[in-house]
Amino acid sequence: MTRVGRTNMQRVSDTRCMFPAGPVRRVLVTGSVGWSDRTLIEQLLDRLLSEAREAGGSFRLITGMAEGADLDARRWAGANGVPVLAEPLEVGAYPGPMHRYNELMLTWHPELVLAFKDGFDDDWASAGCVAGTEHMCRIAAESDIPVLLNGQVELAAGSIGGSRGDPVGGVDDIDETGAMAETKWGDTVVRCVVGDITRVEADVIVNAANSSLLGGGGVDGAIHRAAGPSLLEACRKVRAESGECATGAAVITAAGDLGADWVVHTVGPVWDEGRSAELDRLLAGCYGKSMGLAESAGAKSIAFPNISTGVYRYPKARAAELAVGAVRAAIEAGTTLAEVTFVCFDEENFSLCEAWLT
Ligand code: AR6
Repeated sequence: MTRVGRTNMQRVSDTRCMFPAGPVRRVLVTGSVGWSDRTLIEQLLDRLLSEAREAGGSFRLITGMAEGADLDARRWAGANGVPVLAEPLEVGAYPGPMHRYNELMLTWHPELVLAFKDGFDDDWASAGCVAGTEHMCRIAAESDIPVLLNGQVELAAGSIGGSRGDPVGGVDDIDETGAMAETKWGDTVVRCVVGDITRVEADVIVNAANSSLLGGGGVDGAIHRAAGPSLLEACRKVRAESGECATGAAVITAAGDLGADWVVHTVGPVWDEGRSAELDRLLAGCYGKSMGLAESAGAKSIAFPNISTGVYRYPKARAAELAVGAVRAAIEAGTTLAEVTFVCFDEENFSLCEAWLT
């Protein structure tokens, strides 16, 4: 699969590509390169550097690993007096590439990503670079950060865009139909809407996180972008105190710049048909535990995304039934929450959710 369904991604084989308008001040290099691509990366960096210097501004390189394209770019930076943001991690060092890549994107805010892969590198997948580079491209796509990538990087638009498929879904693509369905169980109003969870009014917003708690793409990326760096700081603190968040578990933090008071970060399961019964329990647990944390914090309202239905590939119909069932069970067991909202990013999830509410 070599589809690239987003205009901010451009394949490059030489330096005649379109660069972003205006000088780029922070460029992130990722991947693994053969000799010809190494030369191309250096040529691209030369050009970016000279444009930045002509404009009289600073130029910074962002890389995360002590290997591959990152290392080549670091050597180039050393030879050209360019400062490098982020210390390099040795391959296999903790935290692994995925966590590292989340952190690089969220901490250093690159204005351009160069994503390369050497087709002869058999060790590529084991080093986590394929997944890491794809992952960063996904975050870049959703943040509208331009990406230049070589022909070896295999990007399936579906995997970049999560459940939204091709083209890559970003916050701008939300279907703002204003659709809404509402019901009341006991004293609690339960509704589902189509929209962006970062713009919904609720005391608690639930994030479909990963166990690193250090951010990612999809709804996780949107929440971190809207909340600002203090959310990542709060997550780092939780990690330092209690370690990673297990699948099915949840933690609560302050909500940074979001309108909400708290964010609950919960980790949904990655779909695997062979373990469906176990995973169903974990997914239902995400909803129940998130409501428990919200209640203990004194919240009156909570908003959920459709956890696990994006990159984690849970069948949407199954996830909707579990989500609504888990919320109903928690309400029937007694809740102090007055409002529960399911915020669906697409019409399909909305109709599935709506069917279980009415
Ligand atoms: N508002 C509401 N829902 C959204 C938004 C938004 N702004 N953006 C996406 N969705 P996903 P997962 C929907 O992939 O499957 C992250 O990288 C999306 O359409 O965000 O639980 C984490 O760091 C889908 O229906 O979460 C993890 O690594 C739903 O949110 C991993 O993804 C969940 O899609 C978690 O995967």
